[in-house]
Amino acid sequence: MAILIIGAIATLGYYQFEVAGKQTSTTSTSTTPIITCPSAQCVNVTMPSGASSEPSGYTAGQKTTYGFAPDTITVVIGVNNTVFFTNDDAAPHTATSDTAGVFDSGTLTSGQNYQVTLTTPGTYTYHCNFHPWMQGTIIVKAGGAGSTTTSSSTSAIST
Ligand SMILES: [Cu+2]
Repeated sequence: MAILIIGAIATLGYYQFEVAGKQTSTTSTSTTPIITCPSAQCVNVTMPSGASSEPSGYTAGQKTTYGFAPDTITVVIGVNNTVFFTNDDAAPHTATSDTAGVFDSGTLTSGQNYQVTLTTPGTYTYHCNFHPWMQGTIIVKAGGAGSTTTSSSTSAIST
């Protein structure tokens, strides 16, 4: 009996990992599930396990550095300006720009991912629609020669 239950759980886990992947993008409509960042031109951000739990002391409206890892990233256009979000938590989450319409992952269930390519320099703050204590920041810097397309540059990120 115990073996049957374990087998069922493993099967469910396999389904979720292999089949239920979600990919959306501002520049692509590929439906191929991608579990990890697909190229060197992206930066991984995760919703870590436990992010759905409200941190002690949190008050509504408070600015936090909680819920996305890393909390703040800096990317360079043409180098690594695709941000790849993965929900590593058990609960559903979103990555939603504070400024409406810039980007919104929609609901990501456990194991699902979402990528967005940001092509305008600036500071983008975002949050989870379900858990307001989950907040993050993406700083987008201009690439060399003002490039807004992908390139073969091997420059390191300057911080
Ligand atoms: Cu959330």
